[in-house]
Formats: sequence, C-alpha cells, structure tokens
Amino acid sequence: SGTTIRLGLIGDNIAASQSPRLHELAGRLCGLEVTYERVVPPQRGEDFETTFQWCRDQGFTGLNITYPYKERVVSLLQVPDPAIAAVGACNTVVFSTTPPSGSNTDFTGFVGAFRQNFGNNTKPGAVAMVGAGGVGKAVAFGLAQLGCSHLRLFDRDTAKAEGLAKALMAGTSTMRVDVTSSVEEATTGADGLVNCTPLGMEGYPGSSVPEPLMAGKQWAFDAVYTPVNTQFLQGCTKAGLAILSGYELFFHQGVDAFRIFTGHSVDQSRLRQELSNP
Ligand code: SKM
Repeated sequence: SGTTIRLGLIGDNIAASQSPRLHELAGRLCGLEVTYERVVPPQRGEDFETTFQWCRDQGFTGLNITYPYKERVVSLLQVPDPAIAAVGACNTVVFSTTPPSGSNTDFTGFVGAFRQNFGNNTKPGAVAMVGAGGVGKAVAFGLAQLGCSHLRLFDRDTAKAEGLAKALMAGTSTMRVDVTSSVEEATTGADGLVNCTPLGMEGYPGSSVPEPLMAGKQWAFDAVYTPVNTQFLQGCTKAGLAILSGYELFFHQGVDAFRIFTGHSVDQSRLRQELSNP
C-alpha cells in the first residue's frame, strides 16, 4: 500500500461539511489512501496562522480553507496563477513548495459547473449578484471568465461591493461592473440571478431576491448548498428560470481541489453516484 495522503479543511463552522466524504470517496475511487480532517482554530484555542503552521509541520499534503480565512490565508502563500491571484482569496493549498502554493477552486469550480450545466458556449449575459463576500469574489471572477457582459452587484455592506468591483475592473476582463443601491436595482435588465449571501442556509431563513424580481430572468445560481433546494431556487424554479445549485459548485470545487492535491482526476459520475448514497 502507498502512503496516506493527509488532507484537511480549516474553518470556523465546518461540522456539517461534506468535504471529508467527498475527498475520502474520491481517494477510494482512485485507489489512494486519503484522510480528510476538520481543523477548527477556535476549538484548538489558536489563531489561524498557528493552526496553518501546525498542519504544515504535521505533514499534511494539502488543505482546503473556508470561512472566514480564505482572504487571510493569501499572505502565507504563493499564488502562481495570475487569474487566481486577482481573486484575492484561496480555498486550496498544497504544501509541496515554500511558501505553500494557493489556488481557488471556487473560481474554477464555478466556471466548470456553469459550463457543464448550461453548455460550453452559453454566456451568462447581464447578471445581478447579491453578496460580495468570500465566495462572491470567486463567483464574480468566474462570471468574468465566462464572458458575462455586465455585472450588477449589490451588498448591504457597500464598501464590500465597491472593493470587489474595483478588483474586477483592475483585472483584464471587459465586463462592465456596477454597484447598485438595492437588490431591485441590481436585477433590472438582468438575465441571470446569483445569490452569494448566506440567506437560505440552515439557520438563515429567507431569500436574498424577492419573488416578484425573478420573473422574466433566464437562469439562477445559489452558492448555498445546505439545503440544496433553497427558498431562492424554489422561487426561481417556479418563475421558470434554469437552475444551477450550490451543490454543483461544491462538487466541482471538490473535484478540482482533489486533482490539485493528488494529481488524479476522479471519475465524476461515479463520485456523484457514491456521494448520493447516504
Ligand atoms: O471552498 C469550499 C471549501 O473548499 C470546502 C467547503 C466545505 O467543505 O464546506 C466549502 C467551500 O468554502
């Protein structure tokens, strides 16, 4: 038998994460011995940097990084891909280099999920996005990569929306970006609706977009995946929009991270099948 590939996830609120299952199943399908641990700095009584260094010293092969550390981790890393450096957040780290190298599979995973579900040549059109936090950054850069013509961004924290708009416009993309002062204004003239707020997650009931604003749009994506069928996606389904669920992003970011960690491309349909068995 080969050596164990030790992986983990650092985050503050990860008890319900499905990543350990995804990576351990992917390992099994590839004939690799993979372990994947949840590592929670406050539970260890440490700050993020101390926990990160501990993982490195313990010989972890790599890590996923989630809320609230995706931006903070960047200063500890090299980020070789300029497209990912521009995002300003990382969710995937490998320790084989010094400094460790960072990637963002929320970005690549969103692009992959969009193409797989809506077709390789489908463009997003004009998009209303609510929520400009960690995952919002990756999704917004993903929309630019997919050829989105116009992003209309709303966050109730206007400074966050403006910061993201600036970062997007500093990139090479030709996407037009507007920060709006309401959700309603963001959705005016949009083809696609994107929720990148935590609204709809277990414990955060509601929808970032009221139902009357869904009518006449083409498609919708929700970054929330617990539950998969959120109030937002239920409303969009009723209004006749094509749906991309947060589960698709979770799945694709995991497959992309597994490839970065191990060099193996897992059979996606077999992994989906295995994951759907309780
Ligand atoms: O970016 C991902 C991360 O890699 C894993 C994760 C999870 O397990 O809940 C969520 C996202 O932040």
